[in-house]
Amino acid sequence: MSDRENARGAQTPLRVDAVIIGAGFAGLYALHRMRLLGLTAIVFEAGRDVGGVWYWNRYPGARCDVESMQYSYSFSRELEQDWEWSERFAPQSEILAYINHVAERFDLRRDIRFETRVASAHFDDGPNLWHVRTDRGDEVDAQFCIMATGSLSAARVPDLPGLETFAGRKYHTGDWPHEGVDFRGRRVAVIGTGSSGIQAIPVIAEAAAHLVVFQRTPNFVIPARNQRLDEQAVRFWKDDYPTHRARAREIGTFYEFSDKGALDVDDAERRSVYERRWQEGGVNFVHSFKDIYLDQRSNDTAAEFVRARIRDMVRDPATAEALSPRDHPLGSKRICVGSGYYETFNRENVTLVSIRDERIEAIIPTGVRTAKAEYPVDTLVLATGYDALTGALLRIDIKGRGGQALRDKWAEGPRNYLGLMTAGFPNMFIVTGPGSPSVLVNMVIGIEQHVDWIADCIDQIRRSGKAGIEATPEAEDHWVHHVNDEANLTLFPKGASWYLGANVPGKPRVFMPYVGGIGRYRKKCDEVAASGYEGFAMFPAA
Ligand code: N01
Repeated sequence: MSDRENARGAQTPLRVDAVIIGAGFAGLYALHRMRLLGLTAIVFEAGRDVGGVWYWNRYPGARCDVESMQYSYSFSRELEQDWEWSERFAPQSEILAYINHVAERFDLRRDIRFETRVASAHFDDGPNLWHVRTDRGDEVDAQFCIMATGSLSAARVPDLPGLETFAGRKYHTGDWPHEGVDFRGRRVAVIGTGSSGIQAIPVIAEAAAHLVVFQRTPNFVIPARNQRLDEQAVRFWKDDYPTHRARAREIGTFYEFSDKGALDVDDAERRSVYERRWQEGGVNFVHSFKDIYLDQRSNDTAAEFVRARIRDMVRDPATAEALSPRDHPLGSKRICVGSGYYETFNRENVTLVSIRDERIEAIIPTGVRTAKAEYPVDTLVLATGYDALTGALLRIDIKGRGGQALRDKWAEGPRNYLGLMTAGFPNMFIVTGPGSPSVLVNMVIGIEQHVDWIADCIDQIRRSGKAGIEATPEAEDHWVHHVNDEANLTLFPKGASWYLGANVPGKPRVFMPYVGGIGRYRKKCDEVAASGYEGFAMFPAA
């Protein structure tokens, strides 16, 4: 009997060493590492194929804003030499092709069950096993459960009155049709101006008959200045990947970090620093000075520089002002990197509607009705983001020791130790979840660090003959405080962002990622492992 038949039809659940949930960057690498340890593993993936966010996010203009030479796995010397990126910032299709290549190269698909969503994962104290059930009837028992569910994978459709009555076509950027969408001749509305919206808007505007952009919060958008990758940049990385990767493990993404504060220099120097970085493009702009995330006055200088560029680029002063962020420090909501975003609002066929001034009252069959007007629309694009960091986990019915539900445990916000494990849920590991640097660093680096740590930990458990490991409540309390304290030293909590859960009505407002930096965080994780897993308890078989 095949694994599949066994998992789906047999009386006895399939028994594996590890269940991995999700087949994106994290799940694929976790599977590879489990195999290297000689463990049996099965991956469940809701999509029809590998890729995670890069499988679902096929909206026009989707690309990564970490440079392609850095946004890739580092675990295989041959892979990093063989793969060829074509652009400075890789488009979604190329990243997905890369992930497919990895799946084939390491023969990963044979242990992945596609189009299968995990419904529940319950820990059984008796045999110390996770019992996992899927929406297709699979039942699997596993010693370890690895949550590679993604930080930005639970797409969020807002509760807009009348949305279900809309007679045209509607799409969410995070769940885009594989066959693509033809916007030619269509009257389109985009709701949302985060990273996804600002990438999609210029591309949709070029095709659509008319585009209305509904903006709740204007964002800071830095030009990407994307281009073909030049040979010099490729050689820089490929000639010495090991050295550069080692550095990336300490700093995250390669940016040009400054040792000066924004107010340590005079106006002319500050302006020239901003101007140069603006011309170079990308997230590097936010690292112009060392205190942009720390000091409101310094941050104001960067924010004002961007607002001045918006005024330069957007011809209509009222539209320029409406596009100018004034309610949050630059970077406190995820900085956006775009191509031709502000210039798009100079087009005759594009209208900006600030829903702060003109509230959306209802979606009607023929379009969008605001407090001031009706906008006829036949295609609606929801670029409204995600229930970030906790959403994908909490959509699964997860129960730990004594039947405790994760949803109950995290009702006031996520609690865990090092972002890796939550007390009372033994042998359940979370990859790049809340409490870890996660979305604040190059995700691939964060994923490899977590998966390596988890694989080493599992190896230790098995070698020591123990049945498992769990975080202690004390260590968890301490870590939750530390994550909060670190965030409160920065300007991050001042933005009503998804980092804080502010985009989801009723979600607890807790700053979720760890802002202390990947290098410091890695050191802490390594020290904990070297000390025999201080703050964790290993337990024997029952
Ligand atoms: O989602 P978002 P996203 N009515 O939450 C608005 C990564 N990413 O998919 O700001 C009206 O940022 C909401 O308004 P507000 C990246 O980490 C990376 O764009 O909450 N509007 C906001 O404008 C990114 O940060 C890349 O006031 C509503 C927008 O919808 C993360 O994914 C590319 C609304 C949502 O923005 C998420 O980005 C794409 C409502 N009821 C994504 N509800 C790159 O690598 C929400 N909004 C470049």
